[in-house]
Amino acid sequence: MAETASDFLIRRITEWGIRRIYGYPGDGINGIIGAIDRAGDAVDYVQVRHEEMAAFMACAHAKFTGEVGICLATSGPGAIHLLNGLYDAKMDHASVVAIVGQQARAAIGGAYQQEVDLVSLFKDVAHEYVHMASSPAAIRHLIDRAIRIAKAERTVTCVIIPNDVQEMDAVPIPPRKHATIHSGAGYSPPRVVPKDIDLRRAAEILNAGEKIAMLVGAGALQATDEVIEIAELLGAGIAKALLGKAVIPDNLAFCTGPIGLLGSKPSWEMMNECDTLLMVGSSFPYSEFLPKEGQARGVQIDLDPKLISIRYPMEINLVGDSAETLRALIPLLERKRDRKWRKRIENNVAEWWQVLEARAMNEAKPINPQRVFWELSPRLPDNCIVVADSGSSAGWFARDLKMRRGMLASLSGNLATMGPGVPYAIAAKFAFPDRVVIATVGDGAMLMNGINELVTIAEYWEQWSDPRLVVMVLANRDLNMVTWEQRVMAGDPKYDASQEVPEFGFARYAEMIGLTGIRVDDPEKLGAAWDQALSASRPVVLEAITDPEVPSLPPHITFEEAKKFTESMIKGEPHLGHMIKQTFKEAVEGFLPHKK
Ligand SMILES: Cc1ncc(C[n+]2csc(CCOP(=O)(O)OP(=O)(O)O)c2C)c(N)n1
Ligand SMILES: [Mg+2]
Repeated sequence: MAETASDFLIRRITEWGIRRIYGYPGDGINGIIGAIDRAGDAVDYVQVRHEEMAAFMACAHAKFTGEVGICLATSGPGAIHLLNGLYDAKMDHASVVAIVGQQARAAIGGAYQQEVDLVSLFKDVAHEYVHMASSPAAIRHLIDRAIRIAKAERTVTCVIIPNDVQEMDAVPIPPRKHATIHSGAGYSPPRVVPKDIDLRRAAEILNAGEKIAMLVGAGALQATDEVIEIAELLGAGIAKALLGKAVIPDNLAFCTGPIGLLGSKPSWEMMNECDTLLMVGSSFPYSEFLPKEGQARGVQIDLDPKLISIRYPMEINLVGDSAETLRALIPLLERKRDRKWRKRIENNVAEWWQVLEARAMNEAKPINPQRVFWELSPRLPDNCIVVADSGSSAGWFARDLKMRRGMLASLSGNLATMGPGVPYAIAAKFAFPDRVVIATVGDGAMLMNGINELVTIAEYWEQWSDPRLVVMVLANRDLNMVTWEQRVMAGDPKYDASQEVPEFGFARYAEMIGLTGIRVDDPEKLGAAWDQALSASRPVVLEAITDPEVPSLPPHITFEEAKKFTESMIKGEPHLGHMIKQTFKEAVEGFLPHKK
């Protein structure tokens, strides 16, 4: 049989070094699915339960490996399902190519079955590159450009292929004549370093500062050594945006941890008191958690000129690769002799860890969710990969989990969508089958899609050289993060009809589909439960019955928020007594001097 356009498409993808496709079939892509089958071992096809999950997995693949992730969906409904996962990738700058089918060329525009205007549909999420193949000769340059642009721009691109084109004979080499395109494969990122004069001006600012705060994000993940070295030289503290959780280990004495509503008190204090801000690879959105305008002189390093000086008016913007730029800065910096500022940060950090421990050990009904993370920290296996879903788990992940060097971590940072927890974990396992993967997910997110994707785990886990994947479910019977937002920010009491989540036996369900299920409702048994889960011989669902009345308090509670909070209590809160007690305990832990 002659090579079809689809066979050529798959061959070209593999020539780019791509080995895995996450997808779901439909008659809009039968030609492509057939080609994947014929390609044999050259490419791995992973069947998911929903196209959005394929997009999440492609996104996580890109985030964890730095390679391009590929997802595949059929025309119409399948293509539409991809969208949320693609936005997650776009907003977190993950390189993803979506390949989608379309009705046959002759039918397009005919109000045909499953016909959706896909170029328009993807025009926002894949605006850097979305095109439809009008002939087999277009496949080569469309896929070459889609992959190269996704890689180079760290974004989402999309190739739409009508089903009749998929089945036509391939045109690997277009004829040499007018109006043909002759593309090549391959991309190697350039070395991007700022000009010397800008480096010197940045160094002047950093040398002049006496109280320097650093904020690092996902763009600094490849610059761990440089970030630490600069902080040492400058006597600075380092705060981490959510996506930058793995940039530096949490046990560094001058790592102030997370920032923002899910942040820490030492980060809040450092930002409020610093005289100089050095931001590396982060577009952390909330300016109210950065220094007040005019308070600090700012230096920002980012590879993407579109992302500089948008959260704080920086004095110097260094457009460049974070590791390269920091390395170029190091020889220009003077070591700060006065270490008082650093000492203060270290004291704040040490005290904060004691606050967190005390909060985690507070009694709750039945389990305090912070304790679940507190018990996990010392048990995290070397080189493990941790993912969090959106919800209260993201906050405890950011605050309580002590990541060490060599580990990876991610979540939906900018879109902050519910649902990526389990699919990210699956993609992490496919990319690194020998590493332990841990997902922390709320019961709401599990019921949104997680339980479906557990079936995918049940289907594939035996392929992984190390079968350990733990999905920890915070079973609090609540859409907790939003319940707290409604209380603290809107001043509304909990509206049960909207916020309560139905009961579901997550551990029993896991057992039913052939995984291991562990249910724990006693805080004293948490440690043993984690030990069992992390040494199991198959993937585990660890269902922790946790208390929804444990507040995820912002690092500072503003007067305004406190007022709204009190209003919500006065308006009538169904679980008032217990909730006030928990909140009170938390707040008190923030003030007590903790002596070991
Ligand atoms: C797709 C989507 N829908 C709604 C939201 C708003 N939202 C953010 S967190 C959250 C609650 C999550 O509940 P759950 O998964 O049970 O986690 P919990 O906060 O209870 O630990 C909601 C509804 C969102 N971020 N994404
Ligand atoms: Mg919940």
